[in-house]
Amino acid sequence: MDLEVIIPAYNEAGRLPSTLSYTVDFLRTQTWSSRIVVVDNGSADDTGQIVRRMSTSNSEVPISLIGCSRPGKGAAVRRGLLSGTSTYTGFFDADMATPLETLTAAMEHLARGASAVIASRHSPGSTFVKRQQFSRRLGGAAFRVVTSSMVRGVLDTQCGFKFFERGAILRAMVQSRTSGFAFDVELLRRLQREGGRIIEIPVAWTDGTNSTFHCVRDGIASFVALAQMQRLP
Ligand SMILES: Nc1nc2c(ncn2[C@@H]2O[C@H](COP(=O)(O)OP(=O)(O)O)[C@@H](O)[C@H]2O)c(=O)[nH]1
Ligand SMILES: [Mg+2]
Repeated sequence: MDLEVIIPAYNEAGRLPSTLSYTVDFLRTQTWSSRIVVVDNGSADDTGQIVRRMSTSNSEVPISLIGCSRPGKGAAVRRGLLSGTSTYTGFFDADMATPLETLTAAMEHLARGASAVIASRHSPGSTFVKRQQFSRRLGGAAFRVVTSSMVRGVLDTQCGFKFFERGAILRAMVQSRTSGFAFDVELLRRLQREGGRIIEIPVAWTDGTNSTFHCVRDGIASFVALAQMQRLP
């Protein structure tokens, strides 16, 4: 298998049917082989049933469902990334805020030797089809001030669309601890420290409705996670 796509999903019963069918239709037209792994941790809605109903092991693009006992997007993505064996792996959010076509360019960069290819909302050339609410943008700007010294040369650590060469991400992940929304910073920081090359692709980003991110609760937790990361080896 060339690529495993991880989709972390928490109460995503509403979006997953269209996200999965659109993704399967896209992936089956590519030259590389791929599969989709949805990681659910105890959604209160029908997320699990929907994925099980759509999962098939023998189609061109198999879909599978795994669970994760530790809560948080970071824990779910980590579980998904560690579960596979493909040459390349990565994840995107269930709301498809980043155009899926970005994956074609990402795979080209990875094939040419990049360790990580990440979508960016803050690189020259990026645009917004629909922006986040003001409070998220403000929090995001403050977050980027802190992360700019933590991950060198990367302008947007938080976009929910990242793909990796498996060896590089495994080396970064073995030591990673952040389980919440700030997990990307630790992954990228460790990957860079191991000598990995990160490429940012500017994208046209559309804010998804019904975000699972709670501005106060997850916002504070994300800044606390950054402070804890500063002390990590
Ligand atoms: N498995 C799992 N997925 C999560 C969790 N929290 C968020 N997600 C998923 O992470 C992705 C990004 O969340 P989203 O609500 O779009 O956040 P935003 O884009 O930052 O506003 C979505 O696919 C969510 O379903 C969690 O605790 N567990
Ligand atoms: Mg989103």
